[in-house]
Amino acid sequence: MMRNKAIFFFFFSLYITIQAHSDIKTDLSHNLEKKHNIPNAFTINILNNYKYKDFIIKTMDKPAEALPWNKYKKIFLNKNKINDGITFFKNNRYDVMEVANKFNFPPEILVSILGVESNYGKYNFSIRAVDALCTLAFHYERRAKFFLNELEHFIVYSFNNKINPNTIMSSYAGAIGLPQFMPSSIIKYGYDYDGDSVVDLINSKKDALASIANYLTKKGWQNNMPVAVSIKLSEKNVDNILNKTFTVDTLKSKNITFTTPISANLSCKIVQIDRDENEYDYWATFNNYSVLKSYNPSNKYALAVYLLAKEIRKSF
Ligand SMILES: [Ca+2]
Repeated sequence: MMRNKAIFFFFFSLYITIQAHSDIKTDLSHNLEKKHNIPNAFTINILNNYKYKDFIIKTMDKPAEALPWNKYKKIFLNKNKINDGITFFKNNRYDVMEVANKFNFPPEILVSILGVESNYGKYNFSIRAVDALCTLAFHYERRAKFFLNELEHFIVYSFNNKINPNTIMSSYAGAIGLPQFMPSSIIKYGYDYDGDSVVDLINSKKDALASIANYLTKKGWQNNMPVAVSIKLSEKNVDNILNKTFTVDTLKSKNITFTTPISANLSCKIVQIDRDENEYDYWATFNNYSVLKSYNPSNKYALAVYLLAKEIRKSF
């Protein structure tokens, strides 16, 4: 009897889930038809033919950013990554500089972001974006709303650019192309730089570079301004200054040492990076560091992009 009950509840909850998904799918296809003139059949065809990928759910809960800095930096700041960035810049110097000049944006940050996001375009993304986005929108409850919104933008992007949605590959989290943009960012910040009327972040390096510059410029990048400076402080100071904003001058008056010279009146926020278990580094971070965090909210991500860019810049 207990077993029958359990079986009943299993199938009942399965029925409820399928019913809920079916309602979401109907709403989504109706919305897309009403707001963007996308035929119902186009959307339904995507929603009924995706493949659920269990490993995506498991990978979502184990991000690289959870690693301590000593391990994290080995992925993004190793010799190969630096040398490949230098080679990428040499081979694409004209395009990188053209985009950097147009947006008044540092070329080394463009190259560095491509390095961290897609190993300069060499990563082979082997998951269909439809599978990643539908798996997360329908089976990852914690962030279902976020991914349903991204799925909606993905459908709009593929329909408007006449790209077969089943041919677009992505990361396990649905990020697309060399700069790993989520679909909503492609629509909002994607830039067709090579002029073929399609924002193509998978095949066009020019579109990819310009889209990164456009994104970070719109998020408030200030050219020729600092990103982050390593600082030294006594441990008893930490709690009073961590994650708060001060001018450089004020911090100096608190006996905090900046390892490189920096303008006295600039505002900065002190960030703690876990180098290893119970070992920390401290950085004074400026406006441009927060702008990098709009690309990925991890402190380690922003720091890795900045330090990789600095290494690549040495070869210019
Ligand atoms: Ca294009």
